[in-house]
Amino acid sequence: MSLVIALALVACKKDAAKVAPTPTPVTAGAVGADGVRRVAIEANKEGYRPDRVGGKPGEKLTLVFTRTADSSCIAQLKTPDGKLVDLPMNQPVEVAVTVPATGEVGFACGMDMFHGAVIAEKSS
Ligand SMILES: [Cu+2]
Repeated sequence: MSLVIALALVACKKDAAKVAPTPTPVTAGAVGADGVRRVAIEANKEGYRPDRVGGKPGEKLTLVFTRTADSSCIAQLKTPDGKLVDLPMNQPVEVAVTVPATGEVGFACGMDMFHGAVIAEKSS
């Protein structure tokens, strides 16, 4: 039990150390034939890579999640609109999301341990 707590503390410290990483640029990924930008996100034992996706306010995006680690933690994804979806191993799962006008919308693992966000970037 104490080992579990110790591991949890280590995980928390690691998270606290990476202070709000810079979101991916609003040009990350590739725009498909439908005009929707697709951004690939890997879900592994360390969480989501990238875990902060920048977009233009109101922009529609398709997040393409691929789980690459055999971990029950990330086997489910809580999407920005609150749905729980399964992430089978090595099988891309598309999640549609609209970038908010301001601020960010989050996604998380099914246990709410790992988090990521889609972030509205001011156009420059
Ligand atoms: Cu989890």
